[in-house]
Amino acid sequence: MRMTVSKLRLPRPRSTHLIAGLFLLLLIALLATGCIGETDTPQNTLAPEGEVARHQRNLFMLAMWPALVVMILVEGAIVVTLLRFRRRKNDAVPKQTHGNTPLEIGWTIVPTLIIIGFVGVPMLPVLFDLGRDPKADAYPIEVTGQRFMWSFKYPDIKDTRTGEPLESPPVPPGRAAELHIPADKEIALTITSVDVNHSFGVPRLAGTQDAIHGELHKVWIKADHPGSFSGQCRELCGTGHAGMLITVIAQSKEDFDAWAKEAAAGVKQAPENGGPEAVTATGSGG
Ligand SMILES: [Cu+2]
Repeated sequence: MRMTVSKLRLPRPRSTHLIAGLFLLLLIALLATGCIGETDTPQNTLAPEGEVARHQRNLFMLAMWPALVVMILVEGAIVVTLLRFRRRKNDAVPKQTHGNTPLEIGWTIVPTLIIIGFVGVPMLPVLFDLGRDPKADAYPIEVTGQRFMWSFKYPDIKDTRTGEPLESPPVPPGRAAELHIPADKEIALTITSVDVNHSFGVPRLAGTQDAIHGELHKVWIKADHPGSFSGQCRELCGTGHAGMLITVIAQSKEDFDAWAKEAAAGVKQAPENGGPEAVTATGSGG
């Protein structure tokens, strides 16, 4: 065994390997530039404007920063070791050691404590809050995914023409379905699908929420302030998937009530997100 090790010759890196390595590094650097700068893109997960999205961003950061520190320490140690203890000409095979019990126990216990203390403990209450049912006084809205559009039903708004809960009108593919919500108020979404799996995703307000046929998925969202937040289906559901767009329009209480009153009466309103044929929640009877 000793003979084999001492005669081992490591292959020298060829220049093609070096060039390929440099090219990869350049490519990674180039791709990474896509992650910086534009923080005001409409579907930026890292720029939350709602409580759920902010919780999720914080959880991500909580897990990412310790992981980054560990990565730098471990990778740094590897690089230093590689350079400092690399095989030089005429080097004899160094003393071979196998295992070190205290060290191994140490590097099992310490990371476990770090994970529990710095990541697990702060995360748990947030995860429970994200996973809880919507509060009893949250504003209810039913969300239905269907190839290839979203529709919304407002149980608390009666369509004056039909006496039924107000429903958003169907939208043509590629046009965003508008979901009106009161801002700064918890919204109880009940999400489902009438056909294949879809996923309701409005990144600035919350992460993705599955829409599954036969299931009622209850989640809560809350917008910090009035504004328009864009999203789309995030579960590949067929050829029209890319056109399943959503615009959440968060309004002050007064504006929301005014919208609800007009929509319930079938008053056609100017669209918030363009398109000559856009009509906001005129109900099925109009
Ligand atoms: Cu889809």
